[in-house]
Amino acid sequence: MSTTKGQETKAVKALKKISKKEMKDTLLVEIAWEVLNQVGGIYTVIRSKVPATMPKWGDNYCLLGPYFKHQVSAEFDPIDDFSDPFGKAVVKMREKGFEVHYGHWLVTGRPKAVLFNLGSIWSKLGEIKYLLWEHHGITTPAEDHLIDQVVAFGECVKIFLDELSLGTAKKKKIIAHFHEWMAASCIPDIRRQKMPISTVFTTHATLLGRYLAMNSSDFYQHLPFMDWSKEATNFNVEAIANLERAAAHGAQVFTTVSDVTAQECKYLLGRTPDVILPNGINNQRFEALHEFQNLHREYKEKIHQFAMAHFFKSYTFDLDNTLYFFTSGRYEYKNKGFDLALEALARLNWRLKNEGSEMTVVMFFITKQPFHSINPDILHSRAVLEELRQTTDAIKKQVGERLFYSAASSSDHRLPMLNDFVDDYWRLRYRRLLQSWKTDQLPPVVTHNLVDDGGDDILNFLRTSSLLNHEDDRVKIVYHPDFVNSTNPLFGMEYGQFVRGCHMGVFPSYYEPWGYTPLECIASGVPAITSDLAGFGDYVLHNMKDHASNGIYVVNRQKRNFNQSADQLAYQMYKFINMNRRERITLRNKVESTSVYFDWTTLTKYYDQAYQLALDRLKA
Ligand code: G6P
Ligand code: 1S3
Repeated sequence: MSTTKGQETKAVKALKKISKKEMKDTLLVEIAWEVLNQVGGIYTVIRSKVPATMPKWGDNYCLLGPYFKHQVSAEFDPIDDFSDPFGKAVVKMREKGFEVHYGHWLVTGRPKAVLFNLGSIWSKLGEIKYLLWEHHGITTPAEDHLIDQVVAFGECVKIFLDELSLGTAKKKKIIAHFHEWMAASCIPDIRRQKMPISTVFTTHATLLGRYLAMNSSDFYQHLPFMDWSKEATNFNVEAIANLERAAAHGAQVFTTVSDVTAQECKYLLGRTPDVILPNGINNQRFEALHEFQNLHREYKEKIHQFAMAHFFKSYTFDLDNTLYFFTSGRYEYKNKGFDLALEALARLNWRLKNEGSEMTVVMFFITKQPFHSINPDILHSRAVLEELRQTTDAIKKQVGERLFYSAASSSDHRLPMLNDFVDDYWRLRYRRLLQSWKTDQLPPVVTHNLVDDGGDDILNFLRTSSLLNHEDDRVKIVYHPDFVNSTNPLFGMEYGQFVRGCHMGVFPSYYEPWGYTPLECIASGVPAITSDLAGFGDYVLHNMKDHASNGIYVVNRQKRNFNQSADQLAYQMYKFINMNRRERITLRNKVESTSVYFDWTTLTKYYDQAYQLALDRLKA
């Protein structure tokens, strides 16, 4: 696949950023379904960007989102001063009978947010959908709750923007920035009604691209020849495909998050994005300064506890020569590159075994699949290990106290028999625990009882390749089909802590418009592998020459076949395994220091270009 990189980079460079003066005279409204409503990656984009956006836009900035009572209560602080332009538009809408909430989103930066209760407009849904068809030729199904919500939200946004523009009449310009089709159903009408609003639409993926990548082999080779309309019918997603297309064509400025996704937009939406808006992070959230190496040691210790409980019942290995790798994300076996990671791990295992390597790699797959319960044997192992710890602690204490007494009262200088200091009770308990601890069975590769154990792609790969945690395997697998958080009994830590405790993140995605997971690793000082089909990987390839020596590895999937990419990935992991501790520590320092390149304070410059372009195009 060839990217439009050269051409787009030139276009971006030629663009002017919106000036401070222009910002003062402009209201910026950012609209997303995920404002105060976490569903996926767009929430992270909006929320993490706020601290870099607020210092620039301040009171001229406001977010719009849907109102879901249960989500809002903890994160929303209502405002009772309605004197600014956003407040005035809220009052106007309330006068018309809409339930509209105005407040501060309680995240770093405290941006203003307006939230619409979609129930207020539900009775008009039939009419709104009819007009969508009459004016824009978009047919929406009679009963599709998601599309109904999206259309209702779009109408509320349009009414709000209309009130906002009437209220500020000529005093201020307005930029409305829509994220993803779910927020953007009103863009065509804003254009049709010639509202004085500059519109920017950012798509964070394309609907058809995601479906096609999942279902067709050679998606990228076939992309230029695909018939979007036929494919939309095939997948029965015509309404959404039409909404997405209409937003892309209707906005003054069309953008996406990476050059990789820009290709999809060109062929599947029929418009090449004007500007690429790479996703950034809020570095301050991750910053641990000189502490981050200590945090790695601390959380790795916790992962060691897990590994002992999981494996040591069956056999042991040297934890000092053990590395923890992980991958994580939604369960999209091919799109997230789980298939490639598994193939590469099988090859790596073969190589390490052949070489008689002393290293052990434990690879975690952290994802979400339906399960009945945690495997009771694993819970039991943890409980026994915990009891063993309490017992050894009690023995240690008893021996310590008695030895001290004996030493103080002794007349000879010889060390007494320490065994004699242990009560029969503790000896028996110790022996019984060890008896119940050991087993002949192999450590399980999956931590939970899956609903569809027989049909699970990860498990099926492990079975066919016999990567089943045999004692002589140098690569061990732990498939955890649930996300990690502190209430989770197996790890007992937050996801961010788990990441810090690992040695490397492995994310060789096949379809990934951007991909935050490797970026989160880097910000935590953990080396990561991405792919050139992921927006992030592609960005790194084109913008950071020395990425590999800084601990960001990119698997080439654009120009290599599956087999070649698997070899490359296995080799990248192999090289990492052969580093010594000192080299790993140095690499972690380098990785961590590169994260500044991805901070929003740097990357919002692309947004500033899109905003200036939107203003220019409205004038033209
Ligand atoms: C951090 C700690 C060191 C520790 C090291 C382990 O750098 O500050 O005290 O030795 O991690 O590194 P490793 O890559 O072996 O987990
Ligand atoms: C999308 O979310 P996803 O995980 O469905 O948007 C994210 C934010 O732009 C992006 O990082 C991700 O690659 C996309 O796929």
